[in-house]
Amino acid sequence: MNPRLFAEHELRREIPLDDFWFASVPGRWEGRIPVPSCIETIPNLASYQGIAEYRCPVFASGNLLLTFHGVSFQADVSFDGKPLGSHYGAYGAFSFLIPNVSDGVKHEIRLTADNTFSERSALHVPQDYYSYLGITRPVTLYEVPDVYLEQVHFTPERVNGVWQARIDVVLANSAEAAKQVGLRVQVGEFLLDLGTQTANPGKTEISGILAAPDAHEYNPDDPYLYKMQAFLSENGVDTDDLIDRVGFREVKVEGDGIFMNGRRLKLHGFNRHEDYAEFGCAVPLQAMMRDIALFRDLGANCVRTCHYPNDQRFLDLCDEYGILIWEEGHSRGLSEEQMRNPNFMPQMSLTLSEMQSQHHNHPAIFVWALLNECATDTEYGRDCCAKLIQQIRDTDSSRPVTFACDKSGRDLCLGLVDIVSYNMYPLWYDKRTVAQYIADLETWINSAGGAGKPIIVSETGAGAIYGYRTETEDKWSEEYQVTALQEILENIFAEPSFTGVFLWQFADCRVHTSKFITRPKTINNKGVVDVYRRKKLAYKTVQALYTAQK
Ligand code: ADA
Repeated sequence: MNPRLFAEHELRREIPLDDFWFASVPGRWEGRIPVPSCIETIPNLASYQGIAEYRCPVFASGNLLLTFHGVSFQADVSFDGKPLGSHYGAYGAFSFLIPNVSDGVKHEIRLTADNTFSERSALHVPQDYYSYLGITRPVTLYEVPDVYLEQVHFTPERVNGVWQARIDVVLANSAEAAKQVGLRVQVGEFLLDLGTQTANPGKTEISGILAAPDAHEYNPDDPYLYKMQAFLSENGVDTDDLIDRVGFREVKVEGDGIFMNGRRLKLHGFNRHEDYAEFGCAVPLQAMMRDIALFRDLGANCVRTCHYPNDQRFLDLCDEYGILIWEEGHSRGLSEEQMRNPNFMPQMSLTLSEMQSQHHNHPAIFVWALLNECATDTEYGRDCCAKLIQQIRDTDSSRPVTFACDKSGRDLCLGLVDIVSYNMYPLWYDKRTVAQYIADLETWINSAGGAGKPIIVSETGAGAIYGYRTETEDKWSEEYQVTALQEILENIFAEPSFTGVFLWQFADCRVHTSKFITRPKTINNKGVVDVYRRKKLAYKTVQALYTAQK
């Protein structure tokens, strides 16, 4: 299955893997299963937590690069019985290079996935969303030469009004000796010829500036994408390539505004979990496309990938339709005690570095985020937050950084970020009027290191159980949600210092009952559509308000 919406290679050979793997849940079930999918879709395993074992035959030879685009949430992989390695976290891709695989023999990949919560796991904990089990994103296998293209990053910038882009390439060389290779990068009609380079054993980083004087800009209302193709050659013959799609746009924070190509952004969109009643988190392309269509119908112009990096196919769709993305490293609601788990910093650092290295080129991503509602109100939490923000900025300084805060009056981290973001729930968890809530919030932000910065309402919302209708507008009724969202959004749009709002949430999502026992139907019901994407009454309310913002 293609992990992207376009071919990533025209030269490099992709070896099709069976899309229907053999799997077993020890003692409970065995059979064939589509890859990607969630084990929870198997009858009687809807709430199973434990391990699932997968295997897949492979007929291929040479140097094989095996890439899993997402396994939830602990993976151990072997090839022909020999361990290749492990990976933690459902939301990052990981690869293994298997050198010199012999020809004419049937080989076998085995993978064990585990979604058991334990001290080993600092980020996947019982949450207000579900940590599913299985190979939940595509898997690809490539035949690569000794020297191959591992990564090509495109960072556009306008210098004296003229477009150019910094190109950062990582080459991998699995041989023991250095090799001379030719390297060039084509972006539409623009070419950067990096000449002959030495690829040392291991990794080699090479950078250059691509001149693109008349580049067609990428803007939300004209999301113009270029095909970028990097080529490697040896002795004048092309040996490897890597394709991505890129856009010429700059994101800048100036005063209390966020600007894309000089135009001030006004954001109105949704938080969206990767979750769908029939598919769990392994949302098929057709269903992703349906979500995009609903976003467009609702008049939304942005999405927050709460609370983890998303499937690249969804990001590709956002790039194509000009839906701006707040992309977030995996973490939600962790207390200081949870952040003191010795695995927290390494796992957090991993989720951020995977997100930034794998998703760097998406033009629609306008901000990197981390640590939703974590212990950013303690000295220890602030120290972690500062280190992680430094990591994000060291990796990519072309986008601003934010985190979603909920600790008004005590948070210590507003001074660390470029954009202040706040999760606010008047008319749901808080008894103040919306206007009073906003006034109090702004006073505090100004006194807590956020003065003069852009402010985003990263969450706001109210619950409604699909089909629960009452004339008395009781909480949980669709009528209550209509009234609450109308009032909240009108107040937010009337507040000039807010750059935008991500409504909580687009669609209802499944939650872990062990922690969220107060959620009716074990679902977070604050969606404007339900888990099947059936529209609630508030759909039209939000649609009218969002459409009027254009
Ligand atoms: C929080 C949190 C979300 C969700 C929401 C809610 O702010 O960030 O993940 O739990 O509240 O529905 O209460």
